Amino acid sequence: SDYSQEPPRHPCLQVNAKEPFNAEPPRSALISSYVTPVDLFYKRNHGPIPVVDDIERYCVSITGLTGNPKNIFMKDIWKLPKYNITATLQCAGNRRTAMSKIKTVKGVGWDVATLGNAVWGGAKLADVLELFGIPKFTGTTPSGGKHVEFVSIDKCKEENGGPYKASIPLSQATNPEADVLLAYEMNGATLKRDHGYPLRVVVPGVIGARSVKWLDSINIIPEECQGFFMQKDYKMFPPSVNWDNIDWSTRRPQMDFPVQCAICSLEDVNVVKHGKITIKGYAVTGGGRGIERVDVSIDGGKTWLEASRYQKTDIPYIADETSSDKWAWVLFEATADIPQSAEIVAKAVDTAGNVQPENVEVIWNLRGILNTSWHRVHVRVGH
Ligand code: MTE
Ligand code: MO
Repeated sequence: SDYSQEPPRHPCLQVNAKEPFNAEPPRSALISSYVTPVDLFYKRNHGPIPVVDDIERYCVSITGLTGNPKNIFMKDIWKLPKYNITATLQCAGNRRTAMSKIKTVKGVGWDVATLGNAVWGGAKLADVLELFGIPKFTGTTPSGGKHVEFVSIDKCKEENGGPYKASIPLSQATNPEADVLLAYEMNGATLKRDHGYPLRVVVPGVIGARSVKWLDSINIIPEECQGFFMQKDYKMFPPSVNWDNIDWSTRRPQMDFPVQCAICSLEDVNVVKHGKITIKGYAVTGGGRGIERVDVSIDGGKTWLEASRYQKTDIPYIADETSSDKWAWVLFEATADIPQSAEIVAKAVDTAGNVQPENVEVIWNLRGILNTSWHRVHVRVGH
């Protein structure tokens, strides 16, 4: 594959794989702003970054309608009502490196910054589908039923040189409240090539893998997409499953993200000065549930204090007051006096009362996804 046309990237990114390009920002940079700057936003690719240079001719084909396939051009998408949705996108592989320390897992190694919080601007998928005669839906999502498949123009080795693809239930795609976007802007500016220029899907509250970049076609299909990343990847297995006994068909593709949080003002091991220490990080959950609280411990989880939380509602790029932040992370902060040495822990609770597992061992899985265990770092007072 051809990596001669990759875009420029910020020098402070930690590059976990070069080709395809996979990188995340340093922990401290990640939490320095509520809205993650585009150049610091993690980049997760499975092939070279496509080049789309003729925006007038670029179009997305829509198939599976009654009647012939249709094309939709950017000028048609720009005409639809524009929404700005603040949503955190998180890779299912976030925090994989820590999981692989228990027992080797397969996949790109990631620290705790494989996520970002952006303001995505674009048309609602529900509006686009309505243009093509598919009615909106606002009931509860039935299981089974039709899916909406998103196919990219990139090329990945996992698909034998074919494009990346994924799908979501039709009931979610046509539900305006699910806020699924065809996004052409990120943080108020035209989408960058790394993040899917000219058009990407953003599925809020769902693992990043379903937010297909560089959209080429949208297909209404009878059941979920049969592509590699839906069927042979991004599924969560129990700790007992290994590469000899794995049966991919026994699990469903992961969709919603569970509750997650991590400390970003400290590395895994730190030497600090005597006195007060500030513990800062992010907490986020899936399904639009929102974060209820964040607990911090400086004694390995014996005693806890509640962190303060901060979720900004006055984001510059947002014009409409109706926009909510239910898909967005919260940043948290706590201060404490550190004894000679300490294990600092953070864990979040979402509004449904979901909690994080205490140890990574109990959720170890061979693909190393969804490490949402309590985040632990070590601090020692030095000179
Ligand atoms: N879409 C395409 N076409 N190709 C990809 O490799 N990676 C997916 C998703 N969409 C991917 C894609 C994964 S696994 C994640 S986590 C997110 O994009 C990452 O989005 P970002 O690079 O904008 O942060
Ligand atoms: Mo991902």
